[in-house]
Amino acid sequence: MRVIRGITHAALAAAVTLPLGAAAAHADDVPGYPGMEEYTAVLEPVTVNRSQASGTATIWLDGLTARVRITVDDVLVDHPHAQHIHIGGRGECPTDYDAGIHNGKRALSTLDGVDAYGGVETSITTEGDTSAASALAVDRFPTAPDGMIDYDRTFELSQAAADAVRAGNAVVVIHGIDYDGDGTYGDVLGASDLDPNLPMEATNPTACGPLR
Ligand SMILES: [Cu+2]
Repeated sequence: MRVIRGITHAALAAAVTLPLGAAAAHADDVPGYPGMEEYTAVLEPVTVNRSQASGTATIWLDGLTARVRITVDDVLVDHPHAQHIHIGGRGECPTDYDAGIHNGKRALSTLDGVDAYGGVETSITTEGDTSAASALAVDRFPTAPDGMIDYDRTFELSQAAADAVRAGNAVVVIHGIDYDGDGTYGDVLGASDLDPNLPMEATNPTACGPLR
């Protein structure tokens, strides 16, 4: 009986520890792991903003825990790129027809696209807070050395964000453009419609993709 109990205990311990260990190992070295739902957004350039940025965003979701992996090519080098999950719109990316006239030039501001993708629900920051309150936390977004974003972080989504992702109503938007090609965020389009202290180039969408 003691032997049987011993075996039972060992088996029980293995049953408890092995899945956790396996999950932790997977989380470190491969994207996602069994039991996580996977959603992907193909990020396409917002061409009316003279962007050629493109890439992929993948979210592995388990309850509210999200591993968010984003790769983007061809964004303005060495400048912060705000990136968000937008919800509450049509769950789509805007088209060039949604663009407005800003400082006399045709471009798509963040607000021009709101009907399509909705408002910011999640700020995909490099550290700290990920709520809408960090939407323009420019010191906590990727800065694209070599013009590329390579982002990988696991954090908790809000219930609203998780619900929207699962409902097909969440859109990943990467911001920050170089409309006039001068290598920096300048005043060519005037001030941002999100924050008058920022140039509009710093906040206009550069790439966008609905999570599916
Ligand atoms: Cu955004």
